[in-house]
Amino acid sequence: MSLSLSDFVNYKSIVIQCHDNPDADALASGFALQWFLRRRNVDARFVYGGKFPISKANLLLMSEHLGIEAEHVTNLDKPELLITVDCQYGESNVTQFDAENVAIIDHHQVSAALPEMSDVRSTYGSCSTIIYELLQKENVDINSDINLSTALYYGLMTDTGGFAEISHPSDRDLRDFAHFNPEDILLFKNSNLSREELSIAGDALNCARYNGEYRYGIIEAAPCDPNILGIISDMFLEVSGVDTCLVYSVLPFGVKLSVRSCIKEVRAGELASYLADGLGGGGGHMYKAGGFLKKELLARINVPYEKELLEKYINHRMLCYFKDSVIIYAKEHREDISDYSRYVKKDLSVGYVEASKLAKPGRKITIRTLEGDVDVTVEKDLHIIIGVNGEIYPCTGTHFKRSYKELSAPYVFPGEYPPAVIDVENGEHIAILPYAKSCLTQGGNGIYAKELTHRVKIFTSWDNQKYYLGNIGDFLAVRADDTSDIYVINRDIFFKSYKPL
Ligand SMILES: [Mn+2]
Repeated sequence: MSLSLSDFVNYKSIVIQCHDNPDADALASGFALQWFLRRRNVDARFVYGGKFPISKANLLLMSEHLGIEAEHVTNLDKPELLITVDCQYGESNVTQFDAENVAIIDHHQVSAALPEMSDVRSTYGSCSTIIYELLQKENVDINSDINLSTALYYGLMTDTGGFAEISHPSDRDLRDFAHFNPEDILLFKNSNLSREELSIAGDALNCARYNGEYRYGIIEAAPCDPNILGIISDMFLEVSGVDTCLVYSVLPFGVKLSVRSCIKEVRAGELASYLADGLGGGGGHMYKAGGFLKKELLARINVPYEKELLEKYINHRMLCYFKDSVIIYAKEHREDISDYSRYVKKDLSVGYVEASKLAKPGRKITIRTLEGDVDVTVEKDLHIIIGVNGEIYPCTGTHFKRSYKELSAPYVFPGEYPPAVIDVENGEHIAILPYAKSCLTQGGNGIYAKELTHRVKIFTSWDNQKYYLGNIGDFLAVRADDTSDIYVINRDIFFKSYKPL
């Protein structure tokens, strides 16, 4: 399901609603949508329900400086269209108002059936990012109004722990391309915490729990602003004997998580997404990450929403994470392949771009993909391959000639986020796809592979700093012509790319 903002302009009465106890992302999203509709000469109210009007200092400043008019309401005349932003209609933190039609724009996990007009992208760090992309689709440049760009930037910033927990490339785009007002951001940022919240941090630090075997720690903090959790976890990680930590807080509508790690065996973003799997959403990068467990989804797996039982559940999940993963260091590892089967590559049509078309040799570029940013230096014969699921990998000219055959058919991109390149020196954003051509992968000696029945983390022989994760159902593969080369292949990509010999 998807939508366009211009779908809304034909309705006669429109109300935009964000969740109760709005945060900066909710305010920014509603504000931006209202801004767009006004530009199209459609008047829409922006409201929120719940017991309390906004009282946090940073949100009051944000509203005042950027001209955000969110009204706190207890009832509403039935509008022809109600659009909920940063939340889903019918959820427990969204006061329910009657409406003839409902639309939803949100970045949380889906918790119930969605109406026809919905755009929910659970892998995005903020709802502001979705609105930014929807505005782009309408050819609106957010930088044409500094209050708009500042609001969206601040919404993303606060929802991702000051960008530390960003994982989707679209979030990076908003972070990099919004020309915000730095004075406003500095002011909001430094009015973020109340004195009470500072005390919450102090109390929380007194109740740390430790696991000596796996060297991790867990802290529960009383309900507070999510930013407090990041401050606590940053400090917690500095404790000697703590390599990984989780700080969480049980809020009325879900459990907010903050994760940190300082060892290469645990990527914070991967741990956060493990903990939040199917329950909300989690992500980030190597050292810092965040997540959210929705109350509604915890109920669905029969975890009662009570402090002690949540504590037990979270302790258990954290322990499972460490116990369930086998770590393989390919450099020191010899895999017994006696129960493996042999596979060879199918003839597959993939895409490629000659890097020198994007920037001059010698220039540093960042390739922005769904899996993360990849930095490369452009060389004369460097090729960038776009794989079967839109994944990106660099390849030298020699290797390209040996393993791929150029095709004349036009290239069609299969993935969700079209890869782009950023010239590191001037910040220029270059779309890759206009330069992409098709090619065919060519045979090779194939691999030995086996389906995984447990989680593995592999430090491959070509990258011993960052592990590749294999989940149950993915495949562990060993190159037939070099059995020291062991790696994982995603289940979906495996079946698309290989056939039994
Ligand atoms: Mn949000």
